Amino acid sequence: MTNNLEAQLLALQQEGEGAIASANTLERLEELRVGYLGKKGQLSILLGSMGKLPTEERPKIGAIANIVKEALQTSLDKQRTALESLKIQAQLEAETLDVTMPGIYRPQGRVHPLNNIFDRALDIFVGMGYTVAEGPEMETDYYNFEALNTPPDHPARDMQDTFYLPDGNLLRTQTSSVQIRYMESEEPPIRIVSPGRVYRRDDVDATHSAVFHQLELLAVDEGLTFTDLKGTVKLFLQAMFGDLPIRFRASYFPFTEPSAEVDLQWNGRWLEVMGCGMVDPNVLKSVGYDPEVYTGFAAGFGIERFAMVLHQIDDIRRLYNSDLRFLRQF
Ligand code: 2NL
Repeated sequence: MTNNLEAQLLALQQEGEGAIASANTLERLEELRVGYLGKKGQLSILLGSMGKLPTEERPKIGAIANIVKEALQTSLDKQRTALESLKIQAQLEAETLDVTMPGIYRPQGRVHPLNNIFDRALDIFVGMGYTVAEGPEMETDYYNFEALNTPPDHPARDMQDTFYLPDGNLLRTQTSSVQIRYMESEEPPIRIVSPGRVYRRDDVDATHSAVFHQLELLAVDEGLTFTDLKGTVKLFLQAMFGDLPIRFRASYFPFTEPSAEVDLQWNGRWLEVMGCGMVDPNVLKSVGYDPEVYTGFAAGFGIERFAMVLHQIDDIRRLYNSDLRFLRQF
């Protein structure tokens, strides 16, 4: 009886140690622990039959049962440690980051030189208190010409210069149309800048394009004079190009009186950079402002010309053909 139980305990130990050593997951190991050492496990079942042993034999069998239990527990612990470290190792391998691998190429975009001029010019005017006003590229004759004191027989209205659409509308030739719209809906004092794309029926060459970009500024208030215009233009050109000599030359635009062109001395040469003038009283009247109360000044310049002067670009077409070898220089 004793021998039988002792043999069963030792057999249980041997079998258990084998099963535990070959368990290959932590879940399987837990099943084995419950099966051998759990409350209703095999060791408990065997010990349940100890009651049938003669009293004097019980201590010896009890001692053997303890040894078996400790041996199984030791095997379980050893196998758990081994399985856990395998698991961590597998995880480390799966999550390995090879810091010596080449990086992923991310193409770097950049601001187009025309947008860069727009951004800089708008920043300067916003800094002086101007508001940015935008409007439609397709316009009526009224906003593009009529309201700007451009009579029907003026050369600028010639079919050669303007793109007329079949419905009688046209593509704006200047952004002044935006300023007329703005004045119609607001009362003085006014300080606005209108950036945008404009259209002219020009033959394309190194210095002309049928589509180009312009920025105009307009101020209307009580008591504005040509001095205010000069000061504003000078401040702007200084911020844009640095402190270079500038001069105002008398000129003519239908929408300003008097009018002037502004030249900048750049590398020893006088370059024409913008046109300007005091808003013609007829323009103020057309938007319902009383020219006896208000005066205004306005100016306009081409963005392409600024970009070409600042970056020494000799052909305007380079600004439109999206050649990255060219654009990457800026
Ligand atoms: C140039 C000259 C100019 C204006 C634009 C303007 C606008 C209104 C009233 C009066 Cl609403 N004038 N704009 C005035 C003078 C010159 O542009 O050479 N642009 C490229």
